[in-house]
Amino acid sequence: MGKTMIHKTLICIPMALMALTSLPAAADMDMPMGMHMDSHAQAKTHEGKGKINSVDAKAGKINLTHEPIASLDWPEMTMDFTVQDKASLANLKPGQKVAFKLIEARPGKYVISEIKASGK
Ligand SMILES: [Cu+2]
Repeated sequence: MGKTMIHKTLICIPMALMALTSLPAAADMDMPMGMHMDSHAQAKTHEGKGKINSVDAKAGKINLTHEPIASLDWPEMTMDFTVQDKASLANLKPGQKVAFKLIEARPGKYVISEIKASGK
């Protein structure tokens, strides 16, 4: 009986040491996970197509009738958008078809991050 108990104790010590030495390694593995979370913090981009109804280049606003945007679960709509870069509206005119990208500037507020004429 006594012999068996000693034997078990001896086996348990190396295992306990291994468990302790593996702790710093586990801490190191948190770093890639932190970076992964950072990449998720970036705004998701949604792509859409539409037709211009009106442009207010000075205000950086454009009114579009856009096709359904599946990634946002939006139906076809006519709506005003704010454009991040006013200069991108310089050559756009009512009646033109456009392709654009939307980002969520703040919760529920989508702005156009990129817009360009698409075809004729
Ligand atoms: Cu809309």
